[in-house]
Amino acid sequence: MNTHTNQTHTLRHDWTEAELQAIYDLPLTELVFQAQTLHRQFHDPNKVQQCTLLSIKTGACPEDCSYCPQSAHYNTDLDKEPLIDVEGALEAAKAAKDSGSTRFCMGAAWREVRDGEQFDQVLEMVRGVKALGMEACCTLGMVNEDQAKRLAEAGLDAYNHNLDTGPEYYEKIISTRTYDDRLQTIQNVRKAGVTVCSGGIVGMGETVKDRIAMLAVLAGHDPHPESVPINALVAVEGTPLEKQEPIDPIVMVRMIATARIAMPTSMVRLSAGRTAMTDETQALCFLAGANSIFAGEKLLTTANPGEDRDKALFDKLGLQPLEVAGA
Ligand code: SAM
Ligand code: DTB
Ligand code: SF4
Repeated sequence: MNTHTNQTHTLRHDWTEAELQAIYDLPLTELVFQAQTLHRQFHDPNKVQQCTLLSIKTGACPEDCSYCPQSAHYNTDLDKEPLIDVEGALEAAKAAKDSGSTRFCMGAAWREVRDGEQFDQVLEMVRGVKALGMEACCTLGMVNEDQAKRLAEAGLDAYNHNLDTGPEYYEKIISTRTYDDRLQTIQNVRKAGVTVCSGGIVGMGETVKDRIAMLAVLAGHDPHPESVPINALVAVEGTPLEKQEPIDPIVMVRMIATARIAMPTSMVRLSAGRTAMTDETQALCFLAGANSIFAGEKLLTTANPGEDRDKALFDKLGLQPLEVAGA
């Protein structure tokens, strides 16, 4: 499904910010219609992939990302945990598979991967997740070319590394690394033949221009990131962004639709922030081209709707979980 097979549409990698802004600003009905029309050329409109996240190393992160409860720079009410064992991770993966997830994403609160025993353990987790027949994704901070290659050899399908926001606003959110650091890791991952998962967060006080700038950078990649998560900020007490007002749900819809139009073959993932969203908002996000959610009670450290509410949502909307090859 997620391939470049459609002949009626040529993928573009030269979207300008002005073009994307014009799309983002369309009347909502027109925007959603265009996004849904493209969505149907490349994806089954009634299928939504369920992915499960697991925090394999929690908190005490040296980075100062203003949104993140896991940063050591802020005082949040978080139980820190060193790297969990391989067995524990694989138990969680098995449980995720049994409840309908086809992708398992392991996240570590690291600035970067360091070679050694802990990385070897993560590689073992990747092999284990693959042995279960699931897609395996990791998000471990920065990786170099060699580390990306070793992840690829272990069978990793995707590496998540978000751009989070536009290049200009980035330094207002994070001071311990640069946008270029982020782009470099994405390039290392791509070179190793692992697919790229990269997106961002809305609701951090950014302007529409910052959001569009981020989409322009993402859509400027050739190939596009195969996976584009759009997160609504989960404002966590103790972080510098704790007082941010919740984002207008229509902003999420516009972001998802614009991402869908700019990167029509990619998986657009309605990621963090669903707990605070109504069923109607989520329905609009699916109409706008989102075709994946995170399943389960927890994201990495914060709450997620959980199986019962999502089952009720899927039933009400007539959506089905997406199966993937090998799963
Ligand atoms: N440490 C690694 C890194 O930053 O690349 C991987 C884990 S990090 C928690 C993964 C992503 O989660 C971040 O890039 C950010 O986009 C997202 N995220 C973290 N905290 C969030 C929050 N409070 N609300 C929404 N998204 C958040
Ligand atoms: C992504 O874009 N969102 C996920 C996943 N990729 C790794 C993480 C969301 C984390 C939300 C805050 C938390 O639960 O700690
Ligand atoms: Fe660390 Fe990642 Fe959180 Fe930033 S987003 S503080 S790098 S865990």
